Amino acid sequence: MAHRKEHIIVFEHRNFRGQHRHIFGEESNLNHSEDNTLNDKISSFIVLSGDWKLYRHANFSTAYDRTFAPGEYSWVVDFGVENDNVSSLKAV
Ligand SMILES: [Ca+2]
Ligand SMILES: [Ca+2]
Repeated sequence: MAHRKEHIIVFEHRNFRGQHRHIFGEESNLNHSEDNTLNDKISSFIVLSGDWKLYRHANFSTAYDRTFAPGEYSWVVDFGVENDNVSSLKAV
């Protein structure tokens, strides 16, 4: 498998609590039948590498305005993202 440098960790609750997932490059559907644990649940995230866009719906539909550079985002609402609403995301 080729190394993919873009890396984000998304969390169920604010302040990096609750369940989490590592995502590399992109996730087109957090509501996938194999793992829907964090669909419409993300409340905080950490961008480890890459610049990321977050979307309200699956398949990169209806983006949030902001692009997120590496850093810690402890409460999505502080960064213009609705709580418990992200359904897809990708590095841009
Ligand atoms: Ca949540
Ligand atoms: Ca959603």
